[in-house]
Amino acid sequence: MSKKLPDGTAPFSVDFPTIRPGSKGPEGAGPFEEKEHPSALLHLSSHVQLPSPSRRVLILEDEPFCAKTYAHALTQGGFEVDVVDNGEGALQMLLETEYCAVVADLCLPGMSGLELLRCVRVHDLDTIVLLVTAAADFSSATEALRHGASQFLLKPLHSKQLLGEVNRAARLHELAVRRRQAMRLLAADQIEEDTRRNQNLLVSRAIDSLRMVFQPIFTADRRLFGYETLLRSGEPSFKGPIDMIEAAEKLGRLHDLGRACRNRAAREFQRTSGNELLFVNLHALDLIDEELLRPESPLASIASRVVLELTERAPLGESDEIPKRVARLRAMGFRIAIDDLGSGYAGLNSLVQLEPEFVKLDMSLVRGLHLSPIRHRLVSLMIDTCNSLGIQVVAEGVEVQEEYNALVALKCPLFQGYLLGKPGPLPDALVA
Ligand code: G
Ligand code: MN
Repeated sequence: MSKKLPDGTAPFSVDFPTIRPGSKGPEGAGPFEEKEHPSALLHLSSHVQLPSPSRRVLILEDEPFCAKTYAHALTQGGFEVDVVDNGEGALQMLLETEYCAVVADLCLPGMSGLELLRCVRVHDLDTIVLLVTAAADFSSATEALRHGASQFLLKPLHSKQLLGEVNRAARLHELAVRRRQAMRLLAADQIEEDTRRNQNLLVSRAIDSLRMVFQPIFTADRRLFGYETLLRSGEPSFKGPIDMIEAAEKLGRLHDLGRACRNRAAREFQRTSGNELLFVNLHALDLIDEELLRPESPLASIASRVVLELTERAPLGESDEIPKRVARLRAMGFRIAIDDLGSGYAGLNSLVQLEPEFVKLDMSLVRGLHLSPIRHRLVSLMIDTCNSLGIQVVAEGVEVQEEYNALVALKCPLFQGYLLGKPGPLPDALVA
């Protein structure tokens, strides 16, 4: 970025102001490289719609003939033009409108061109100012440079020369605006990256500090049948397990979380000696984690006591990849449950596709089923169907005795819910 702009044809040629995005003003950095096309800066975010830079020019000239000639030349050259004849009016216009360039007479009623230049710089760094004068002197040229004037143009000013200078100013203006936009996007990207890094740290901390709790599942005659293991986050930034799973999913860390949960639960459950089963929730994406199929994993070592719960909430997809995976898991000794059946997220497709050993009736069907004939009938049909197919039903979220009684009467074989036991640590008696 060290190449200087070619000098103009004007008697005093002043370097173009450095309008470096993010800098406080035109001072203190090198000039633009005119070669650089503004669109090159936009590759950063081609998906973001950014406003186009202005093609409007403000002419500040108190001699009507000059003003008219300039306006005509610039309009012919494809610019939109506003004309004012005094400094006050110019300031007002500058506050209201975005200009790519201001063509200003150095000597004006009410305000000198230099004063105006200072105002422009305070207000907007990207507007290019071209000062026109009948007699430029060295001190005003230096002063203009200090305030970032783009060019001194001597009167009489020919239309062609004016148009050439304004065209150049418009290109520089566009470059400055685009660069500023790009810098803003970069800054936004940086903030996003920082947030991501923080979130990643939180997810790592949550994974390190996670706890697994166990909620009992009972048979109809109240014998302990097994436990569903559930995630609890030790990281206070996450309100609960769902929050934590969502953060991990967003950051592509779901496999890390899933593995940590399964390993932790398996290690704890390995220490129990009974025949109870361990029900383990799988996220739809966990199913494609190769680690799940590794025979040496802690969970695989107790596969014959493990039921993998696949949720209906996340679509399992139509491809035959899922049944193939499930077949491999079965070959390792795992059994399969369809979780949340009847939660309304999917049809009975997974039941047909996966032929599970267990079905977990969603708690929305269980809730108050003794009070709702439709719900009662629906649950009755589901239990009968599963019983006849040799699929064991677990009723989830059983909270009151009436729900439990109604389910027993409908020949539901297995029960889980606050009525029977809340999630907590494995009981000492069970741990050898
Ligand atoms: O989707 P899944 O069935 O895995 O969800 C189990 C969740 O339900 C756990 O968060 C668990 O704490 C919660 N839970 C377990 N039993 C009950 C219950 O009886 N009532 C309610 N409202 N929630 C329960
Ligand atoms: Mn579950």
